[in-house]
This record gives sequence, C-alpha cells and structure tokens, in this order.
Amino acid sequence: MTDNTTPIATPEHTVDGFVREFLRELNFGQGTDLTRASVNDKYLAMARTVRHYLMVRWLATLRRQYQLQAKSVAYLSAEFLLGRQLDNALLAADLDEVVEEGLASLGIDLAELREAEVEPGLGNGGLGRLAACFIDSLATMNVPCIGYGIRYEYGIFRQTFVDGWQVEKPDNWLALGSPWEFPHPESAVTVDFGGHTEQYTDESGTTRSRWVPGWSVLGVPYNYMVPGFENGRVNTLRLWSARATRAFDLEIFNAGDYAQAVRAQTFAENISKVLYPEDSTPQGKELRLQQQYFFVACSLRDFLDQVLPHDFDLRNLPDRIVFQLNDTHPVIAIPELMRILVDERGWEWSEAWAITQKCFAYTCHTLLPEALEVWSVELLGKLLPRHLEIIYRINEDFMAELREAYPDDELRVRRMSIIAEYPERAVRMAYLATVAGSKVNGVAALHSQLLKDKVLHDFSDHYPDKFTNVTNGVTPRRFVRLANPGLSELITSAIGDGWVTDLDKLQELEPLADDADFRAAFRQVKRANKLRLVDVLAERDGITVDPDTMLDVMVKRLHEYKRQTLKLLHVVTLYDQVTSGAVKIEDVTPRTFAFGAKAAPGYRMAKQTIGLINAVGRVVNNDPALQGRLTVAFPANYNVTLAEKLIPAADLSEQISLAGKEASGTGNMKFALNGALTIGTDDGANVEIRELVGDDNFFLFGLLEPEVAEIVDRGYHPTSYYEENRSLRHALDLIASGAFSGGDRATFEPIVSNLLSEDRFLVLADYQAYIDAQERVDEAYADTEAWTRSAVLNVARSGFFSSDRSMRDYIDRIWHTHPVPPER
Ligand code: GFP
Repeated sequence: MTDNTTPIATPEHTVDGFVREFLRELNFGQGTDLTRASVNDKYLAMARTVRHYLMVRWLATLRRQYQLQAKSVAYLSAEFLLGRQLDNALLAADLDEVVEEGLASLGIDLAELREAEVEPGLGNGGLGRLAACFIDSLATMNVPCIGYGIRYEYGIFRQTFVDGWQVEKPDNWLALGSPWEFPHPESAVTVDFGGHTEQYTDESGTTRSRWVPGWSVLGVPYNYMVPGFENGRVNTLRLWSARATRAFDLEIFNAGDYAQAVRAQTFAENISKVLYPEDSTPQGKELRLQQQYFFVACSLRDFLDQVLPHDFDLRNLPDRIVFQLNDTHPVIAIPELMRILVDERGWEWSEAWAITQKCFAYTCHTLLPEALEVWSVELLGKLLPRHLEIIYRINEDFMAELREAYPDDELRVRRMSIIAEYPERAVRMAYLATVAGSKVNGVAALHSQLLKDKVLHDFSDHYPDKFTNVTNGVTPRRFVRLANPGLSELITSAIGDGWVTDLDKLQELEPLADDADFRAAFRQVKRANKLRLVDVLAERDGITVDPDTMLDVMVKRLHEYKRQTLKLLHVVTLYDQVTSGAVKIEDVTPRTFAFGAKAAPGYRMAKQTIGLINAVGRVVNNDPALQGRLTVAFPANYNVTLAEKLIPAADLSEQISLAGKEASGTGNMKFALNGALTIGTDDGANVEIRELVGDDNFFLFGLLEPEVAEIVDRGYHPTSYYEENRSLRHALDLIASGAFSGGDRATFEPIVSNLLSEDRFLVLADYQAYIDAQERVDEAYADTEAWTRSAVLNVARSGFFSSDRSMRDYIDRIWHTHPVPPER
C-alpha cells in the first residue's frame, strides 16, 4: 500500500529530464508524436510538463497548510487578470534555460510555442491585474492565500477596429484548451437563488427565518497554481464555473421536454459565461448580481466545508481566515456568512455578527460616486430574499447605534443608511462593507485621504480606526524580470539579483545614474526594447513605428476621467501648429504617440474617443508635411501580453487623469520601474511616485485636487477656456470642422460639444498646463544624458511600488497573518 502523503517525484531538473517528460506528455497526454504534433499540441504538452515540476511543491504546500492551519487570506475578486502563464511558471520553477535547450534539441523553438498561449483576460484593467499581482506576491512571500474568483468562459472582449471604430468580438480563450487549470467537478458546490423566506419556531421556542430557495446551480472549482518565485511554495487560485444541477435537468427531462432541459442548462451556465465590461455606471443587471453571489457563495462554502477541518469551531474563524473584498463586487459575502452562521448553524445573531465583523476587510478602488455599487431592493429581494432580510437587520442595528451616537442628527443617520431611498430603494454595497468590515482601505495615500474626507466621510468620522491606506504595487517578477530581460540583466550585473524579491534594493542603482557607461548601457537596453516593440507592432498590427522617435505611451481603460482626450488634444495641437506653419517641422521632437485602450461597449463617449484617436492617427500618419516625425500608433486589443512589450520600450508615461479621480493607477508604477519618465497630474499614486523619484525626474502639471473642487464648486465654464486660449480653440475647431472625418462635421460633434458644454473632467481647464509640460518634456528629451539619468533614477527610486511591499502593508495593517516557509 502506498502512503498517500508520499511525495510524488518531480521530473529531473535537467535537459534530458525535461525532454523525456515532454515527449511522454506529447504521446500520452496529447496522443500524438513529434512528427505529427501541431504547435498547439506541443504547447499543451510543454505546459503540462512545466506543471509537473511545480506539482510536488503545490501538494506539499497544501499538505503543510492543512497540518498547520495557519491563518490565510482569501482574496475574493470578481476579476483576476492573469496574463500569460507559461513564462511565469518557468521563472518560478527556474526552468527557462532547461526548457529552451530541451525544446531546441528537438528542433522546437520555445518562442513559437510561447505565442500559442492565449492570455486569460478575466479582468477589465487595473483592478483585476492588481489581484493577479497580489497573489503572485503572497506566494513569493510564503503567505498562505487562496484567490477566489470566476472562471468566465469569455473574458474581456477582443477589440477590433473597423474604419477606426471599436468592434467587440468574443474572447474565446478556452477554445484550444487551457493547460493551467485543474477542474474538479466532483467537488462542485450548490448555490441557491430566488424563492422566498418563511418564519418558523425552533426547539427553544424562538421565531427564526429561513430561506426556501427557488432554484439552484452548481459551482465547479477550477484550480490554478500560483507559484512563488523560486521558493518552493505554490498557492491556489480557485475559479468557479457554473453548471446546471442534475435535479434541475432530470426533473425537466423526465417530463419529456428535452429542449427545455437544454435551455435550463444554458440558463445555469450563463452565470459564468461572460465578464462584464466595466463602465462605471450602475448596471442593475440581474446576471451581474447572480455572478457576484455565485462566486462568493461557492467560495465561502468551499472554505468552510472543504478547506477547514470538519471539526473546526467557527468561533475561531477570525484566527484562521480573513476575506479580503476586492471592491464591492464580493460584498454579498457578508450577509452570506451571517446566513450560514445564523440559519444553518443556529447561532445567535449577535454572536454571528461579532465573528463576521472580524472576518472581512474591504478595499475601495474608486472615487467616482457612480462607480460605488448599489443594488435595488427589488432585485435583491427577488434573487436573494433571505440576504435582503439580513441586510435590513444589519442596517436596523446600525441605525440604532447611530441614533445613540448622534441623537440630534437624524440627517446624518439617514445619510449613512445602508439602504438608500432615492432614486429607488437600494442597498449601498460600499456602506455595507464599511459597516461590516474590520478595515476599509484606499489604494494610494491621496485616495485613502479622499475616501475619509469625502466619499465615506461620515463613516470615517464614526469609525476613525477602520480606515487605512495601502498603496498599490506591481509584481517585479512579471513586470520587470520577465517583461524586461535586458534591464533585468543590467540591474543584476550592477547590484546582484536580490532585487527580484526585495525591490528596495534598486536604490543601490542610484549612484550609477551618474556613471556614463551605465547610462549608455541603459540606453542600449531601451533601444533593444523599442526594436522588439517595433517587430511586435509590425507583426501583430501591421503598424510601423520608428525606433528613433520618443515613445510616448498612454495605455489604460478608456474613461473620460482618465482623459485620453487631453492627450489627443496635444497631438491635434502639434498637428495644427505644423500644418498651419506656426511651427517648423524640424523644430518638432519626433514622437510616436502610442495608445492602448478598450471602451466598455455601452459607453458612448468612450467609443467616440476611440474613433477620434484612430481618425486623428489616420490623418497625422498620412500627412507628408509631418515627414513621419509625428506618428499615432493605436494597436487594437491592448492586453497584458502587449503591455509587457510596450512598457519596457516607453520613454514617456502618460498619467493625466483629473486630480482626485484616479484612485491609484498601477500602470504608472510599471512605467517608472521600467525607466520611463512620467508626465502626470497630482493624482492617485502619481503623488507618491513624484515624491520618491523627485520633482526633477517627473513632469507635473495641472490643477490640484482642492483646486478642482473649488472650480467645480464655483461653477465650471469650459467655454471660457475655449474663448481665451487660441491654440485650444484651433484644436477643437479643427476636430469640429471635420478635418479628421473626411469633412463630416457631425462625426465627432458629440465629443466637441461635450467638452464645450460640460467637460466633467476639466480637460479644457488643464489643457494649457499640459501643453506647457509637454514642451518641458521636449526640452528635457533633447539632453540625452540628463534624460537617461532621470530614467535611471526613476528605476532606482521606485522599489516602493513592488506588490510585495503592498502585501507587507496589508499584513501589518489589516490581515495580521504570517508567512509559512515551506518544509525543509
Ligand atoms: C481601478 C482604479 C485604479 C486602481 C486599480 C487598482 O482600476 O486607479 O489603480 O483599480 O486599485 F481605477 P481601473 O478600473 O482603472 O483599471
């Protein structure tokens, strides 16, 4: 008999060992051989082989965690924007050279197989990517963590351009198989919905409420490895996929209605079918609420019933877990835990509440009031009637607490109610999370301050100790070590390789900013990265980029507050100046303006902006008067894979949101770490970046947050800027004249009239400051040595923005968990 804890053998960490295992996978896993195998066969066989190398570590991690029962983090997130997995797994297992050599010995090019990997686009942008960075850091820091989310069958749509307009195509990322996941249909959990509640009297004579659900679905877990960097630990990411329950099927089948049975299945599976594109407007979409409840109900069930030992006393739950709520999407987990404890386990309300409050913490990622989720009472009551009752009860107790604290301030009490009354009766999920959570954090210093001062001011007054800040971070493994091998080698040759897990070490580069040889080497790396990007854009998009131009990059979700339009006005102004003869083309710094952005399909203004960027690009790129000195490059379908090529090549990073609107930003950190200089407003984490890299190495412009607030309070009139500023007027008039739309004045009229009448994000107010700052950029760029010096200093001083540091802050300020080093 074998002992089920006997470790399985890891394949030999040698070229021969890899080749043997790879061929075995190709034969037995893919059912083919080298002569017949397609690229996809080889990719799948290779990916599974790489998995084998991590498997022993994964099983050991799980076993050790079960033995130790150490406190874990459950990171609940509706999005995990993972990016490609292969290179990360190779890096974690220190296999890159072995695999490259092994494949080469079989005549296979690793680079070709790499391209076969379809990235799972299970997120919209920064929020989902942050979750992916965090789980990477926790694994690398040996901190027990489970990521819980949704395995969307279709991730964020694939963006294409037709005549310059965005057209969305489904993202069928699973079509060719997904070798990084482990499905466990046998461990499916049941999730109920709908129905009604009823009162009953328990044995002790107490009247209680219980849920009589109307229908249910199954949640099937798909496990993903989350390997730490060369440390022997592999954490788990568990994504849930919805299936119809058998009962659901059988009942209808037995009634003889095959078509209806299939429809039932489709209905159930729709829950995890597609990721909702973020558009920061209240969705009120039933399916979205179904998704949210589906994944948190699966996750809580999984953690309580599967991960914890069977005899675990839930009174000790806070010693064993903290559920981190990534934005409001998973907040329905709060009433779900209450329901489990009160209804299923028969606890007293107050006991259950005391435990629940200790188990959750909430991260807010926005400052836009319209982006704070609100669910109508009608919808919640229909879908989750018992949860609605529980939320009412939580609110009742909370209101009573407030009335006691503020006996003469009923207005304040009502303002703070979890239940909004207007425009319809609805549950404010951020308020629920704040009341129930042990901590509430913003994602950059300014953001956390504004949360306290503005968005959740009453709450920070009432619970001053609940509010804290954790500035975001990014994983240096993916965004420097993997994305920028040239820079990584240069850094390692100068200061050793410790920086990969201790990014503060980058400070040691600081003296090298004054070393001419180092600067030359640094420039060489940047140029090589540009050449690599030139190839990628040519092949992927048919876009031609001149590597000898300044690469000025703005990549992020398309949203009015992020102000892609401001960037565009800069391009149009330069175009206008040159074509009107006001500026000689020889005096213009050659620049490539690169954009990458998806617009939510229902967000009209964002889609218009995409149309305008492409329209301006068409005219600018084809105008002989510009002699190729100004180029607009807008590759479609910006994603993590493209980011990994664009960011290391960039000279200038555009972080130009209206002050007080961008919670943090994380792209800004990735650019600084890769040696781009930032042109940016005093917003989000830009503030901290500038403080660290220094004013001389950052191009600050624009209104400060209090100035914005003052202008808005006074009454903002965009037309006055238009009237008073000649070059702004010219730029807007040019767009309005149809110069970029074949003479048709109607095409971009909505953008122009919106800017002139409303301009909610003060593009016109910041225009001149931005143009001036861009002139400072041109001047600085002309001094190559000084520019490189600044770029090196950006790298050297950005170590703070490692997500490892963010994790340390979460651990110290919120989670109070501890690393568990692997068994020796
Ligand atoms: C959101 C916020 C960003 C923030 C990320 C992660 O991302 O400011 O950096 O969450 O906290 F807006 P996006 O939706 O903008 O991508």
